[in-house]
Amino acid sequence: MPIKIGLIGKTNTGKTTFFNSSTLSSDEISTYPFTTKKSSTSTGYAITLCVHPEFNVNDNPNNSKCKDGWRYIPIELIDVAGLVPDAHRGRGLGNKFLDDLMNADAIINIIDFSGETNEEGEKIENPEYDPLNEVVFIREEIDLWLAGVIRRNWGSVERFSRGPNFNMEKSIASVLSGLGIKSRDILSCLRKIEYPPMPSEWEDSDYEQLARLLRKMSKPSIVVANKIDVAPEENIERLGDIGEEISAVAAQYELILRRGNGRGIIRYDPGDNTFDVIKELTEEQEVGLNKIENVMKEYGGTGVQNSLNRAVYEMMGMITVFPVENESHWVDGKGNKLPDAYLMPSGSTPRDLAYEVHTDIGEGYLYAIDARSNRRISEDYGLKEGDVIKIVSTAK
Ligand SMILES: Nc1nc2c(ncn2[C@@H]2O[C@H](COP(=O)(O)OP(=O)(O)OP(=O)(O)O)[C@@H](O)[C@H]2O)c(=O)[nH]1
Ligand SMILES: [Mg+2]
Repeated sequence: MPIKIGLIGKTNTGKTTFFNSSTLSSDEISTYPFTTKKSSTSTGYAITLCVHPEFNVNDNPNNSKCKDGWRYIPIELIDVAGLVPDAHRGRGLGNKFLDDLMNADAIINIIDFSGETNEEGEKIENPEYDPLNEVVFIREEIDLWLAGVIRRNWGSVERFSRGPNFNMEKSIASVLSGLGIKSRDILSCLRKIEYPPMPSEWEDSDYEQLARLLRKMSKPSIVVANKIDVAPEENIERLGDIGEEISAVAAQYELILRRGNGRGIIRYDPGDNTFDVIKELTEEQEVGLNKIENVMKEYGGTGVQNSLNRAVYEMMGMITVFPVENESHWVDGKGNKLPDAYLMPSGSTPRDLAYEVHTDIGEGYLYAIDARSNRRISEDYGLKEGDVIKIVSTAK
């Protein structure tokens, strides 16, 4: 199953523009708040260096794509409706869309760095407004929504408490894991906080405390400052002000570049810090592309693909592993060279990879071979970025 990343933020920050540019979709974009009313899902990519040049072969990718030495591994992006303060109570488009986030493995929080729209996503003329506040209010909305989800399901925990051998941690984990939160994360949060021993004694502050930790653990997030092309200097100076890295992004430019590439006007690949013009341009196109080129020079690109890669590789701590069925020719059963690339949490073992390939392969796992050294690797070996691994299993 591909990694799922939810794009969230205040309304009108450019979430759909970011989504369309990353997935080449054509969902509606407009200057009005709440353009997106239903969440939408499509495929984007995490992009990493492919290993085929090192192995000196041409590859035949199957679950991913390879272009100019870069491997594109599919990830799922979810574009959700915009949030306003008190969305968890039903303001704006309400909280239904937050339920769509339940499935997300991670979150990209897109803020509007132009400073031209307020918390409600409305145009403001004289911006006193601080876009960094959005980071705080969006997280608060998610926490309060998650606290509400826990509260709504608390009746089941209370019922468990009336049964024999009641175990608070296990009961909460069993109720919340049904909502898509991993039991491991729930247990680890519960061990970090103090809370009333009986479910009937829990108050709002207890639900909120648990929700806050759960959000941090189960929905890691990065912040993306969009509309950097029109952001005032005083906003740009504040990129480092919240003690976490914020990516500077111009999603609109990425969309223009990706479409221009599709139409054969320019040559541009996601993540590039520049582009080549390959067709004669109209004057208007030339002016537009010059603007884009200047912003790309300043920020090293449009920031869209870098944000996706940062979310997957830095924030989620994923690595890319290439399983093969033959350690000498790096092929699958059909002779395809280096066919698959899997995103795995760093620290995963060869057995984890076996399970990722197929449950049967995992269950029949015997040992694994590193295709670079042709040596057996130990069971507790921590897989590394770019490892090419043959799994030996009783299952075929
Ligand atoms: N200057 C500039 N404008 C942008 C950029 N990205 C998006 N916009 C504009 O911001 C406005 C809102 O974009 P959308 O993508 O619809 O924003 P959204 O966050 O999906 O909005 P809702 O679905 O209504 O919550 C549109 O007018 C976009 O053209 C950018 O990088 N730079
Ligand atoms: Mg939208």
